Amino acid sequence: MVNAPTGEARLGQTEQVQALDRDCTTLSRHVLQQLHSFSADAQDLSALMSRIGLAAKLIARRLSRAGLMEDALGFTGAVNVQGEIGRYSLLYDPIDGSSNLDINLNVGSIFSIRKQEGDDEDGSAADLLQHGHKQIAAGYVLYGPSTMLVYSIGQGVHSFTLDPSLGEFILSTENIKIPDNGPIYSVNEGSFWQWEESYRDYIRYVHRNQGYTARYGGALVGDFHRILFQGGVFLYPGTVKNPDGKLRLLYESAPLAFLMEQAGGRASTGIQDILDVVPTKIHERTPLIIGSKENVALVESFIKERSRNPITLSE
Ligand code: P6P
Repeated sequence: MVNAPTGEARLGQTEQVQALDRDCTTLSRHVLQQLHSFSADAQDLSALMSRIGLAAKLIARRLSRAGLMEDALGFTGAVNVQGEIGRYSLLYDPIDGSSNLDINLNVGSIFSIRKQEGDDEDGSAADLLQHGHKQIAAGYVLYGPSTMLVYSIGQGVHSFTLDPSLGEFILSTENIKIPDNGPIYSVNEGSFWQWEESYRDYIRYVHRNQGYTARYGGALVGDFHRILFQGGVFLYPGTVKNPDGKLRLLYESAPLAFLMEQAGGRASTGIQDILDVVPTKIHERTPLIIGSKENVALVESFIKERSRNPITLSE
């Protein structure tokens, strides 16, 4: 480190090269580095990730002008679809949390990539009705003050930040690891009256014990992103209205569960790991408890306790 006359510290030669190299790690380059291969499969996956990156750039550009464009608010777009590209099936939620757009708050896209199995002649995409361990890649895009793309192909979780001046996603954090425990619990407490008693027991616990803080943005990707980086737990329990919960397994919970396990966390329905769930239909919903290992285990402990002692204890 050289102390410049102005008193500003300057990077030495080695740090400059490393900084330059790091600044030039684009998404497609990183995917090929991760795959350690230029096989047809690797090229396909890299090309697919590049297309996801392009879609994210186009959405980010449109959202940046949402307040100025006709019908851009409450952005709907094609909702929760899946498409086949070559050998892969891409499942995605293009704009999750779209109601946040009307108040200029963050929204996100979520994607999951699976190997296409069979020829899907009847178009039922039946090969998608398999557990989440079948995913070969997953990620999300967070449209916030900056646009970030976070992905994994099973070798750690990595984040990229869109540099609008370059029109490229540039590597920002490699091998993200969630703390084993964190202070945040993220849930819509307005649904407290609709939950099973076990979730109410958990909320009463965090209300009565020091060290917890509530954060809920109403858009899954933003709430998930906060917990991935700061630790804690996000939960969307089953409710009277949606006994299986509101969130969709194949293109919301399973891709985020894939990422969370890659980052050293956990994702559960309360009864079983999200990645073990085998859906019976494409748009299946599940309850979701996702985040730091210890925080997820604490929520599950209240569910287990209630299953052993179902009587409603006096509050
Ligand atoms: P609630 C947005 O509509 C969404 O699908 C997720 O992004 C978000 O976590 C959840 O629903 C919010 O649901 O019932 O709390 O408004």
